[in-house]
Amino acid sequence: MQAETYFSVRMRASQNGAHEDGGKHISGGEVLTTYPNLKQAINQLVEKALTHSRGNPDFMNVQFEAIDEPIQRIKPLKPETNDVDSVEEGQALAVKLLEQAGVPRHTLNKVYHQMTECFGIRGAILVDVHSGERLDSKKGVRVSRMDWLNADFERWTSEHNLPNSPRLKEALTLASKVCHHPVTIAELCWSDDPDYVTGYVASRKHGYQRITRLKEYQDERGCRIFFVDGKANINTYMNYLEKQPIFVEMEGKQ
Ligand code: WAQ
Ligand code: MG
Repeated sequence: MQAETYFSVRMRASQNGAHEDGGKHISGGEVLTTYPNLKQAINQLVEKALTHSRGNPDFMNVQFEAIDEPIQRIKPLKPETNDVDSVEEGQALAVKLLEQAGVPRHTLNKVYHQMTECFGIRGAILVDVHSGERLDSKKGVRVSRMDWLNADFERWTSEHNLPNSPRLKEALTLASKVCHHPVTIAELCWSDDPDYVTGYVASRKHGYQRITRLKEYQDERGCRIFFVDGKANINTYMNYLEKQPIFVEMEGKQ
């Protein structure tokens, strides 16, 4: 039997012009879908951008393409929620978890000193754990070609007592894909949406560690950093992040 063709759909929206012309990033999204579901998938991405808490976009790019490569199936990271009372407590926990995952303290000091590099871009920045140097181009790297089928995700959320929210699905799908690659040591993330303050530290070692407060409400400065082993081949790694099609599913490979 021939496998069904899947399509990768990507969306990015900005305000005051396109991203490449200095516009403010509003929203982005990436899904995998079949031809009969393409229209619905595109509509959902458009809806997401048109009703965004970061503002109304005046530029949007929606793109889809058929995927030729086989889709890899991987398991979601194990989730845990850490309740904290303040941003300070949340950030201190994030640093502790990153250190435990293998990011040296000197690298964390350097990164936190230059945190502004994370703000306002539509992708993630890549940091070498050994040197603390940034390895990507200035616009960051956007992870793509990944998804999690709704029915499987819903089953997973009810098993773990977590909200069945598209945001959680997107974050876990991305973190599971990123951490599946051995070059990733850990990921640090919080949203750039002013109304969402929960973030996470993810790693193969400790799974998906949610932290309920990593920034103040109304703050539009988000963060996404992949801490990587800079001794590895970074081009191959970037190619995996951008091009390897992946479905997260409960029965996937560890
Ligand atoms: N690839 C690389 N970077 C991305 C991607 C992607 N596909 N999607 C988002 N980013 C970067 C980009 O710089 C955004 O500005 C930043 O991450 C934040 O994205 O309750 O909502 O979609 O467990 O605003 C995490 C906690 C929520 C969820 C994260 O991020 C939970 C979130 P947002
Ligand atoms: Mg956002």
